[in-house]
Amino acid sequence: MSDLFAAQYRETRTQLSEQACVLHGYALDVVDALLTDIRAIEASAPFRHLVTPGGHVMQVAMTNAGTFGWCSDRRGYRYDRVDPQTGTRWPALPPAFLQLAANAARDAGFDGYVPDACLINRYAPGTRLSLHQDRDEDDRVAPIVSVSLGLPATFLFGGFARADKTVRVPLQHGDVVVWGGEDRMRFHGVLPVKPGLHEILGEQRLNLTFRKVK
Ligand code: MD3
Ligand code: FE
Repeated sequence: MSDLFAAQYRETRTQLSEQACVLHGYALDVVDALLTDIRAIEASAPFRHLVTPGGHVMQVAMTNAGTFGWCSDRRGYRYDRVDPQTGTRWPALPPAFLQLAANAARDAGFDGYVPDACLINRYAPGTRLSLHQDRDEDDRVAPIVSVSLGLPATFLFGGFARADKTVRVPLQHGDVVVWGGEDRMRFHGVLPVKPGLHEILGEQRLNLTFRKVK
């Protein structure tokens, strides 16, 4: 990528709808700090493949940081203060995470964003995330902020019913998606990640999603 292209891409914004947008390259300046923090988080709360209430093992590997962590098992989906695998609290949200989430939310029109949870998703090549809504949070209006790192992916941006038409949104390393308000409850998913080798992250894609649970 030429420096000129990189500089211009970084300032681009794609408005997906009224209150959903992609801030291209928004996290590029802080990637090193994020990756250092992720390594510390996974040292105490390792990535794991959760089981759905239906008994399927999720393709995406997950861990959490923050007051609340998203969990799934045969009993259902929920947020818990404690990592069921270790019996201890989830690692705290690092300052670099909170700063990035608040800045991105502000630039997308949501002032004063203070998330209390960050779900960290890890995708190997071939991994997908099927169409779903994020509906386990008490706050259904506060934005969700998503940070993409590593291999590129194609997001499916849907409507408010599962069967609604979806739009494909390509996402690259460093892109940040913010969606709140009326767009908070849209169906969304990720197509299977194509095989590849990212210069920093190798054969994987990481995604941070910040949420306000309580
Ligand atoms: C919102 N994660 O963890 S976030 C999740 O890339 C989750 O790991 C995905 O969905 C991931 O719950 C996607 C970014 C995103 C993409 C498309 C959307 C959010 C969206 C479309 C509508 C609303
Ligand atoms: Fe989601």
